[in-house]
Amino acid sequence: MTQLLGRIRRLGLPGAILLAGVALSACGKNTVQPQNVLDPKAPIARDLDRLWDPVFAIAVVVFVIVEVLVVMVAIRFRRRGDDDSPKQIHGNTAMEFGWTAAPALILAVVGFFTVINIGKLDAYPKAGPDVMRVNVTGHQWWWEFDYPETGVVTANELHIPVGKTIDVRLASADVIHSFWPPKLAGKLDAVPGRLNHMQIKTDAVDAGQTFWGQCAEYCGLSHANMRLKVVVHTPASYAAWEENQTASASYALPADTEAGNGAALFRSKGCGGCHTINGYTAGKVGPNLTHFMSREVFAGAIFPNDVESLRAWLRDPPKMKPMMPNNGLGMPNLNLAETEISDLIAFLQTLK
Ligand code: HEC
Ligand SMILES: [Cu+2]
Repeated sequence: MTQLLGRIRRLGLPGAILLAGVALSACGKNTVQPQNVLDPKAPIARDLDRLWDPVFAIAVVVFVIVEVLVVMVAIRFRRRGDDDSPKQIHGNTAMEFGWTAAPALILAVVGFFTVINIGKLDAYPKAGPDVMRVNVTGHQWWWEFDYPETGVVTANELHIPVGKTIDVRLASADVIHSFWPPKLAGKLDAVPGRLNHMQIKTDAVDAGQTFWGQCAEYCGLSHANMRLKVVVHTPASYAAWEENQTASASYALPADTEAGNGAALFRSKGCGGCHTINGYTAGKVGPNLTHFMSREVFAGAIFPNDVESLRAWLRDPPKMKPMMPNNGLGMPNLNLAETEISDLIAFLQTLK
């Protein structure tokens, strides 16, 4: 009796973990899973998904066969008494041949379709009139998007037009990151000293939609806070976005206003040493703020771009998002007074 109870108790913890896993995995619905890799919304993501489905099916079959055999063997050949030991054999040519040939065959089939798929992905154009190039740079812990054809530089929000193939030229400013917008395309590492390419292509139905992505290679303290947004435009709305991004502004703001004070503080407090505002400052460490108000999110796409979040950010950035400013990573706390914060926000709000 006590033996039986002990057995049940031993099963308790693994059983509970298994149950919790099954229960929790059912929590999310497709519509509320912005990064569900099984819900592809663009041609390249669909190509990948079409490969994933049959490979997963094969894996399920292999899993079931292996588990059934393991359980069967454990029951059938369990120890029955003190002097019970299994029959000793040495080698079985037929079985050894079988368990070598079968996996080799399965892997060859999977490999065949993988190679076909790689060829398909490689066939997306990398240059030409229908291709738009974007330099994507991973920073600890935010993304920089630089459009070499227009000179636009922005952060965390990638804006693209439908119809064009986007040639993402992926680099890193520090450590290895991984660029991953799962509903649109695959995942590719951003490696220091290397330029990697990947393509993004969207369908007409994607226009007007926003897709989420995430750095997918552990890159230090705020890796989890290194998200990104891809905003897909119709050609017309993309042209409007581009026109706004390329417009230059005047920073000669009246000195006796909040915004005017903020513009002066932006320089005197050292913000301009880290942030570029075209025609005003030329910092290289943090995101380009020239058209900051055109972005809906900031700091690795984790905060909404509103006054409340900006105020909290400027009060104490490392409290909002874990960063290591003492090691030169991220934005330091500049110990600003509340009135200085108000002035700086008023200035930032002119950066449309
Ligand atoms: C030592 C360099 C440094 C200084 C000085 C600095 N920043 Fe930053 N700032 C950064 C970095 C790095 C980030 C990106 C943090 C992240 O998302 O991980 C950032 C992010 C921001 C963002 C969010 C931008 C976005 O699109 O994500 C704003 C706004 C901002 N800083 C404003 C300011 C203002 C205003 C000042 C001056 C009071 C200032 N910064 C001073 C380095 C700096
Ligand atoms: Cu990361």
